[in-house]
Amino acid sequence: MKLYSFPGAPNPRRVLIFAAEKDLALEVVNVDLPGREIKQPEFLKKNPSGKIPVLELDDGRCIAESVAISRYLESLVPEPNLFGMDAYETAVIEMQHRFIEFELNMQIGFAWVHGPIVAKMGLIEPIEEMRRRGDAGARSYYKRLNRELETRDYVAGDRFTIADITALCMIDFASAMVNLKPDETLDALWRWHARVSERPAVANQAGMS
Ligand SMILES: N[C@@H](CCC(=O)N[C@@H](CS)C(=O)NCC(=O)O)C(=O)O
Repeated sequence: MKLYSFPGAPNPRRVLIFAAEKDLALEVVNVDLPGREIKQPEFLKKNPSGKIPVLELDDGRCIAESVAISRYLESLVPEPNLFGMDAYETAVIEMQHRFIEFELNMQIGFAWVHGPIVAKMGLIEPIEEMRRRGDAGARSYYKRLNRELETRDYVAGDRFTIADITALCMIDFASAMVNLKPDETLDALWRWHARVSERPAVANQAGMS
């Protein structure tokens, strides 16, 4: 199976970590992201959203969206389980994962899209108020996550799951590229960050720096 990716990009990194946790080898195909290869008709046939990651199966069928791809991989290789073992745990992981996707990723996305790096690409007219709101929203979520991680070791409970992968990839991206590194005083968040980062599957799939 091929994974269309770009070195260090946060969403492909989510899938690469997920696959590595399952010891599943994917053939990585790096796209020309700056050259906008993913907006060309040939790539849009693989993912009409024009984004990476995309998983291409050996028969040419494609799956986009990191969670959809991860669910596919979990079905192929159920262990170690990363989406939940029973009805309650599965629901809690889904709940925490959705909090992160809607309340953290989206805020980081606003701060990124309306920030200086994307502005230099000249693709959209940045709106400073959107950048500021994204920044404030992400920082507020960091504080909430820190409070929650004072009571448990992982984002969705007492073990590593897909929710940790998503949170880590987005926080690393925000720290490196969006000037949104969590405050040093958020001790529980940083302890969790160290705990998760030292996992071989995570350490071997570096983010952007
Ligand atoms: N919801 C998607 C987000 C994918 C996404 O935004 N990917 C980024 C790279 S990390 C991308 O392709 N950006 C290029 C663009 O949006 O034009 C997922 O989870 O896979």
